[in-house]
Amino acid sequence: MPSKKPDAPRNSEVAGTQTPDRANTNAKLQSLEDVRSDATGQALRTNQGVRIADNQNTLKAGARGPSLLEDFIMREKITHFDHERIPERIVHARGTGAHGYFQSYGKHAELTKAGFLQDPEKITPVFVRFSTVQGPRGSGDTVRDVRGFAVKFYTDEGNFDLVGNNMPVFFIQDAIKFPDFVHAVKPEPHNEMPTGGSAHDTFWDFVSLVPESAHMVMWAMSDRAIPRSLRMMEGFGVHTFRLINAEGVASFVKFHWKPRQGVHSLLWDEAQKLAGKDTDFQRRDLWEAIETGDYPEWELGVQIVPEADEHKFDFDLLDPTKIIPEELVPVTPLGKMVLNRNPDNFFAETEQVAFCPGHIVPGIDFTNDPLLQGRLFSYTDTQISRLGGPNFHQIPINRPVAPNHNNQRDAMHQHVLHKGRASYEPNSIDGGWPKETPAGPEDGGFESYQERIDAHKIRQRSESFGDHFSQARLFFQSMSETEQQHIIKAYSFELGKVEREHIRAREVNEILANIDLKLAAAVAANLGLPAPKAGSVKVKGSQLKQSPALSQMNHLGDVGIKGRKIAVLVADGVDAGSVDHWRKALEAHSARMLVLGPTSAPVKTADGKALAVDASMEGMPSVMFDGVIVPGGKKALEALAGSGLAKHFLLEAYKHLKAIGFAAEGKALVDGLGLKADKGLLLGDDQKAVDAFVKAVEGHRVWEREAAAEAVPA
Ligand code: HDD
Repeated sequence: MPSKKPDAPRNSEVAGTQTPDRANTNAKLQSLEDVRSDATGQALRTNQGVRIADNQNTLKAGARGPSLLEDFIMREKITHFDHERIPERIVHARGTGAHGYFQSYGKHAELTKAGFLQDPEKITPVFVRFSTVQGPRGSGDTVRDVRGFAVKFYTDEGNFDLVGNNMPVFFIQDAIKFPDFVHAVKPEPHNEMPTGGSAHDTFWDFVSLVPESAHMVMWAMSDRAIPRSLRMMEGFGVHTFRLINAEGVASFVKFHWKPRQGVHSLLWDEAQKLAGKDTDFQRRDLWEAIETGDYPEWELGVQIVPEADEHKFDFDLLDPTKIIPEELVPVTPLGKMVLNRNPDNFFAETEQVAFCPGHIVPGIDFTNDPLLQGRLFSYTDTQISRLGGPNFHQIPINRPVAPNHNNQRDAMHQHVLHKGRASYEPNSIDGGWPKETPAGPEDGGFESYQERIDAHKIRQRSESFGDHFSQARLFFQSMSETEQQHIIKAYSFELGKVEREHIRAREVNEILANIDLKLAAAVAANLGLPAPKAGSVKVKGSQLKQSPALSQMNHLGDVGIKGRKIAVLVADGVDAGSVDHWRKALEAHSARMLVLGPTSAPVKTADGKALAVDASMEGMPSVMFDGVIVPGGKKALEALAGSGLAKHFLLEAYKHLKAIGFAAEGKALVDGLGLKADKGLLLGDDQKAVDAFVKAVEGHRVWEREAAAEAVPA
């Protein structure tokens, strides 16, 4: 877990400081400030600056007559409106963003010369966009899907984009297959269904025919694909990259983001319900956390492989369908990222941000991973139609804090007034400027890593990319029993939606049977397919039997229940002292407590006072919370026992294995619901009960309850 490192100032503090190290952060904040439009106290005007007297009525020939073409005010307004939408991203269309900063833990000069990784005093501004892959811009947040985890570092040597996912591998090995994969996973072309998910024929048709996808599909069927919160996801650069030091020595690295909030997921039933109850569940969660000062933090780390060890593993480092197990190469922490500011405008920032894995800075370089190589082309290319031309780097959110003078000119939406007559190099008219910077440690011009290549030009996949099942098996066998059951259920659910039986059978017999026979047999049984035979592929197996780092159960984080959402159910007659007691207890752990009533109206406490509620139990159902408290007050407890809404809330929270704390007098309510006390269902509000409740929320779910919860309808 994250080591203790000096605390960095928040962006707001940064803005006020004057030290040279912070100049770039200030510059980034200032560059956004310069384009911010605040209309407070301003007259309504046209785009040409003319003040508008009437914004209610079109210019007409008579009060009941036709509208006049001459009405430039109406025409300008409607024309602009008609063009407000831009094409959504081909993939990762649904997303949400946040600003923050990155701070290095120290000088990592032996590893890289990248400036932002040299100095713990340096604050590098970042913008992060999280996303789902399959669905359109308006799709639900909680679908089963990979999550994008893209970070733009505005370093003083240029922008560095780490465009990763919350899973460390990918579906395909070569970029030329990306359009095929995306066409297969996207909604089907004839009826544009389903929105947001992979439970349909074309996806399973493709992946069951493409065994290299086996490992990534395993991740997609695991709980990683339904994160509890964007704050609670790991991030991965996926490909092997290179870091290069000032002496030109390169190391292979895999990038990792480790969330201090732990790695936690929704249950599938919750994810499905949330898709209806709150389509924006995850963007709201991130937004509210930042607004309330619960700034999420990740530690950036790398797995480092010296060049000499390139061929030491039983897989190819260039193959993006493989991880380096953390037990073989541990993650070395480099620094931390804190997200501490919400965007001012979704479109201007989150929608217009343009990431590209090809945006790197001196000290970082690519490898020959054929998926990465294709990505280097695709991202800039796609912005040309999405953002309307090659000047998208001039959009404020994309502008580097480093200067970017060159001889690229004109094109759509040019915002820069280039001075001078020479837009070519070399020139003698403008003094030869702008000039190249020599490569090397003193000067710092970018120089590509000088890799020796001696090869035939050929369309061929390396044989070292041929083992598709060993790591898929390692993943399944590293899961806890609970996680394995979730994976079995996910395959069964998704394949159950596949109409064509030959596709289901192929996935079971030709993919799953090669990964793990227990998995294949369980899925086959759920689908009513004959029991599969052992797979036909000779799988060599992994260097390791298990990799504990792959199980989420081993990533509980180190911030306790900070930022977790706890519902407190109240009704008329509630004991105000009991509510206060829990408020203090939860505040002490920096959890977020929300009081829920039968309606949104205040309730009357036992001593006759009004107690404001934050929402009704219907408005904020149990699926939105991490734990529930039922405070004391005889009348209130009776009212809850007689309320279908409250009973459903509690049974559902129980079924979803959440911590529930009842005041001691709530015993009758617990009995009436037919529930039994366990590690997370607690009676009493003494310190022991408070501690047990906090511990249960910290553990995220009361897994021991799973069997008992099966029987509860909700
Ligand atoms: Fe990609 C967007 C991550 C393979 C082509 N990709 C996109 C985003 C993320 C990723 C996080 C959203 C960025 C944002 O928030 O704006 N993509 C990945 C990862 C991959 C990957 C981790 C494999 C390791 N992608 C990949 C390939 C190609 C693309 C192989 C094409 C050859 N990806 C794109 C794109 C997108 C994109 C079409 C759509 C919108 C955009 O780029 O800006 O160019």
